[in-house]
Amino acid sequence: MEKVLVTGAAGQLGTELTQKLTELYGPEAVIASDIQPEAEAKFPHCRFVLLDVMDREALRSCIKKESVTQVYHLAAVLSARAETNPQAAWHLNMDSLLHVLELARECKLDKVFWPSSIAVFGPDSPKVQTPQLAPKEPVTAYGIAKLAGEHWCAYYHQQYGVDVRSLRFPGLIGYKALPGGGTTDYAVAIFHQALAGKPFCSFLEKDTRLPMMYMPDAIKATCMLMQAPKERIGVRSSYNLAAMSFTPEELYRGIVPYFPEFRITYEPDYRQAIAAGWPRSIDDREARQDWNWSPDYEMPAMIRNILQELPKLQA
Ligand code: AKB
Repeated sequence: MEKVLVTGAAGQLGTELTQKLTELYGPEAVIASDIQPEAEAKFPHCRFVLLDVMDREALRSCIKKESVTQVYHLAAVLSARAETNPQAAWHLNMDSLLHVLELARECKLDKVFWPSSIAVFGPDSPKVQTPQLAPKEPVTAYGIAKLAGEHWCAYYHQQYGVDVRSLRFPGLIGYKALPGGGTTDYAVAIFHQALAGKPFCSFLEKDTRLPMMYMPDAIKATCMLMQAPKERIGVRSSYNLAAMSFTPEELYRGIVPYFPEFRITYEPDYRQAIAAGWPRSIDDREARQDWNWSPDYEMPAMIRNILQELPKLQA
């Protein structure tokens, strides 16, 4: 029987992924974990444990006690927050991954999922349709940790046979949970402002094009990757993954027909420099070839869906 542990489950990706995993494996087979006690309220549909991923002994005892077979290791500090304390971000993002990989080896876990990011690319990578094997010289603390993490995943697979699988996520846009500390967070916040009847101030320039993905596609990609037969996984660092690319101005232009009074202003801050170093679009042919990846959502369908569903949650 599968037993799934999700770390950082209360985050933007974890909130929705944990729900999907509960649908797939059943409420008794999924354990959501987070460092915040308040997070428990988010998981009436599955079990919850308080867990600090930096505490390797606590992680080991949870995996052993619960006979965990799969870990989805989502706990992380995102790009913008990482720049405010690079050493702390490196420790959390790196040490926690190494704990999980080492425990996967020791406890013979079936599978591990770990999200990487487009942040592994840097100013010297090609900007358009950035390929899987493009040069990578990340200049952010977050990107450096993600790139090192990818190498560790490939190493643990090659040296110890750990079945760790990973995706380089673009900016993720969901309406069920707020992101925190990312460079692409503006693309979530803008919907909340529009629905609240308030103007929106973008911290990125109007023409900053970034790769993005609607959350249902991110969940679909994660499940497809994790369910693919081992022999189909040709990339053991992390797969490029793409759905859409847009600028803040294009997203605003997509939303404003629903709210003709809605206004946007631009006050770029330090996050602009982070975004400027990232690709504008991604070539994800390996994911398409190896496990038949294709996204369901382009920007207009995503906007329509969020503006239909978010008010129901807020009611
Ligand atoms: C961030 O902005 O830090 C993340 C990412 C692209 O990895 N959304």
